[in-house]
Amino acid sequence: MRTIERLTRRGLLVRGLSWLAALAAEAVSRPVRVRADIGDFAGTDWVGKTRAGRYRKFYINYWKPMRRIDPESWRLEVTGRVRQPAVFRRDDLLEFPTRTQSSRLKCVECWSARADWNGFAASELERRVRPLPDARGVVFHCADEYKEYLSREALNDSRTLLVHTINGEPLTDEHGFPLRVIIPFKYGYKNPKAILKMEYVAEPRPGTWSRIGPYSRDGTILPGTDHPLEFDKEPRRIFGGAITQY
Ligand SMILES: Nc1nc2c(c(=O)[nH]1)N[C@H]1C(S)=C(S)[C@@H](COP(=O)(O)O)O[C@H]1N2
Ligand SMILES: [Mo]
Repeated sequence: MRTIERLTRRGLLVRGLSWLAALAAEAVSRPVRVRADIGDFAGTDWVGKTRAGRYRKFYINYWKPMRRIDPESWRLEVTGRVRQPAVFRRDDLLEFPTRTQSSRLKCVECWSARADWNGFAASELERRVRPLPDARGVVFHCADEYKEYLSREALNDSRTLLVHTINGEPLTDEHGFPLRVIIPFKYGYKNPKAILKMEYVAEPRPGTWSRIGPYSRDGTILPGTDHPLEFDKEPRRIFGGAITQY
C-alpha cells in the first residue's frame, strides 16, 4: 500500500515536472516561432527580420531569429584552405586600417538603402592567415545559420569591405554586429551579416538564398527597377552593377 502510494506520488511528481519542462520549452520557443516572420525585436535578447520603426527606412533581413551576439565572447574564426588558421577578437579587428564608403545595399526583393560603411579590406585578414594557392573563395558562416560564398576576386575588389561600423557607430545587431560584408555591386544576399566563421574553400558553394530562391549564385546586380526606401520606394531605373547615381 505504502509503496503504491509512493509510486503514485512519484508518478504525479514526474508528470508535474515534465509538464513544467514542456511549459518552459514552450516559453523559450514561442518567441522564436512567433517571430520567424517579421517581428519587432526591440528590447529583447533576439534579433531577426524587421521592417518596424526606424527600420522602415532600412529593412532588416535575417534568415532565422537569433540571440544578440555578446561582443566579449564573439570570435571570428578564419579557417579552411589557409596556411595559418586564426581566431580574431573584435578588438583585434578594430585595430586594422579602415576605409569608409557610402554605398547602397540593394536587395534582390526590390528595396534598397544607403549608409556610410566603415571597415577593413579582406587583405588584412589574408596577410595573416595566408590562403593556400587552391583557395578560390570563402564561405561565410553566420550566427543565424545563414551561409554565403564569395570568390576571392569579389572579396578583394576595391569596393568590398568587411564592415564593423555603420554611419559612424558600431554596427547594430540588426545590421550584422559585429562583422558583415558590404559588396555594393552584388545583391544584398551576397552581403553576409553576423559572421562567425570564414572558411576558405577550393570550390564555389551555393549560398542560402541561391539554394532556396530563383537567384543567381553570382548575385551581380542586374539592370531593372529599384525601389529605394529613403525615396518612399519611388521606382528608379538601374543599369546593373553598383548603384551609384542616387
Ligand atoms: N546572416 C545573414 N546575413 C544576411 C542575410 C541573412 O538572412 N542572414 N540576408 C541578406 C539579405 S537577403 C540582405 S538584402 C541583406 C540585408 O541587410 P540589412 O538587414 O542590414 O538591411 O543582408 C544579407 N545578409
Ligand atoms: Mo535581400
